[in-house]
Amino acid sequence: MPRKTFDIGLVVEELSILDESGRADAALDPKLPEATLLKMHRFMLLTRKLDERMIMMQRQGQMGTFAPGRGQEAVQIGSILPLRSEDWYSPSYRSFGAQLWRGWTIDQLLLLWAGYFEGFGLPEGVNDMPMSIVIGSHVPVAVGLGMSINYRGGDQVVLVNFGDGASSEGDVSEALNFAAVYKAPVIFLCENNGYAISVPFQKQCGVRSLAQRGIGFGMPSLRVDGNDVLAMAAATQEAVDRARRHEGPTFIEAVTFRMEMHTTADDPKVYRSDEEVRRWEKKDPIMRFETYLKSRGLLNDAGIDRVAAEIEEELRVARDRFAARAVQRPEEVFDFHYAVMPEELAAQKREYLADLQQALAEGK
Ligand SMILES: Cc1ncc(C[n+]2csc(CCOP(=O)(O)OP(=O)(O)O)c2C)c(N)n1
Repeated sequence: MPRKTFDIGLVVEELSILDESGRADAALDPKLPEATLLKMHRFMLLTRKLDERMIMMQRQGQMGTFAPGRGQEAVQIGSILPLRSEDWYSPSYRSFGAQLWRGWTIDQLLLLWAGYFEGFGLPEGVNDMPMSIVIGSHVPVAVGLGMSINYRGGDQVVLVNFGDGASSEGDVSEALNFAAVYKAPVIFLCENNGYAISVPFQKQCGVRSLAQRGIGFGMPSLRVDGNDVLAMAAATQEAVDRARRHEGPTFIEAVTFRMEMHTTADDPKVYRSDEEVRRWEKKDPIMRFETYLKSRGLLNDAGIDRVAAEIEEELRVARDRFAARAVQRPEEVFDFHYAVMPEELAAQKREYLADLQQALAEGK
């Protein structure tokens, strides 16, 4: 028998609707309602400005370590748009934009990232999961949710987002396989932002596109310009529709770039060049979307300034409310571990508080 080829259909579709200067491909434009487009713009700007504000607060010692998302606003807002409130959203830790859209308040996110338990309560009326810090661990759980939706005969879908680094975790491969086999209504959104902390994509993946991962497990997969909010919205809508029709999961590789440090505890200058960052600045998702909105006559410079000023004011007021609430409560280190605190831990807590009182009395 001669050697033959076996066609596994390995073709990755690539979707981009806005070009780098913000001009839309008219045939692909999802033609979203004007009010929706303006809301998307506001949330993208809010996401960026919240990020900037939180970095300043972190530098002033008012905020804990957190993962900024500048540059990834289009992935966030474009992908969350097609979700209904009863759908499930399982976020990574770099998902402020989508969380704000789902109803998380600014106050809550500030408290959460400053370490106050009040920030962890989930918003009412949406099916959101807590974000995952343990890389990739939330992805199998999201598939479990999808399988349970099928079991109950529902038509909700699950959106789960994770990074390029997470895609190398065994958990994610297992999750993809289960989802494909059980036709779970899950949208796997892999935000390929170029780096897993200091490790560039090329050094941790043998594939040219992460969309190959989805294809490898037998699900429709595509590669999307993650700095193009219209492409993100269109691609996710298609995947959501497929999942709702009970046709199973989709894998979306959103190609984007993390413009800031990995977290506020990181210095990216050590492992990447300014030149690389400058190249991505030209593809800024907000700038491109604003050009599009202006070309459609939906927004002008004065309108953008007005939205920006409203957001700044909203953030200033939220920061003041946060400052009034963010009173350190060191005794909480001992709380929340047990429903009923064991005596051994209670004794440690008493001892710690007594030491603290003494240190304060001595002015230490
Ligand atoms: C299981 C696990 N291993 C390692 C870490 C430490 N860690 C935190 S973020 C990160 C990189 C994740 O990169 P990626 O998935 O690309 O997401 P990004 O941070 O770029 O959004 C690592 C290794 C962790 N939190 N969990």
